[in-house]
Amino acid sequence: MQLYISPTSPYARKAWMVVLEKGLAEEVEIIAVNPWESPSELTSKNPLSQVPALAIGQDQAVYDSRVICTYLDGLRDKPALVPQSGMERMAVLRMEALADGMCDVAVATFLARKDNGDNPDTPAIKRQLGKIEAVLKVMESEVPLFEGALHLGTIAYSAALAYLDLRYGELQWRQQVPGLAKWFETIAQRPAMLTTAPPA
Ligand SMILES: N[C@@H](CCC(=O)N[C@@H](CS)C(=O)NCC(=O)O)C(=O)O
Repeated sequence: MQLYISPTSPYARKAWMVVLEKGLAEEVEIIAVNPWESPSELTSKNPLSQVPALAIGQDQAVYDSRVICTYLDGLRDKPALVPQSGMERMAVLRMEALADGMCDVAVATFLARKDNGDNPDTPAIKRQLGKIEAVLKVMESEVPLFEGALHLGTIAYSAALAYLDLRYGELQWRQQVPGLAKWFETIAQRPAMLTTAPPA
């Protein structure tokens, strides 16, 4: 299998972390591409030219990150990153949806701010930044529920928070949510987080 990533994509980082946490590093080759240039090696796998995309065998490909992560989790029983069924499964997938939703806002807002030149923070952009802060508060309130756990929900939270570090340093998110920051300090030391860090 080949996993197409870009080093700065939080969605790709989540999928790559799943590869590593599942012990699939030997079976999945990581290929870095620039999705914004629509390279044919990516568009032939995903017509949306988005990373991550996972090529399986000669002529099968899977996207987006949620589908890829669920697929990878199913390849091996242990460690189980997504519970099999019921409320536990829903809770983990809901965490992934929240983290991905924050990334959707953060990625789109990062691009919009770049386009806005000297006046980056229009009312519409301020509204989007408010969503990031709202998500952080929800994540903070959930720390007692997920502390110490490793599953797709906590992996997705880690990738999303690391993206804030990459693109939104000025937000100083740790000051707003100290409990979440403390949790992140520990998970950020996992080999899967260290290996997938974007180049400085
Ligand atoms: N919902 C998708 C989002 C993927 C996505 O937006 N990836 C961005 C990089 S962060 C991308 O490849 N953008 C290129 C483009 O949209 O042309 C997923 O979870 O995989």
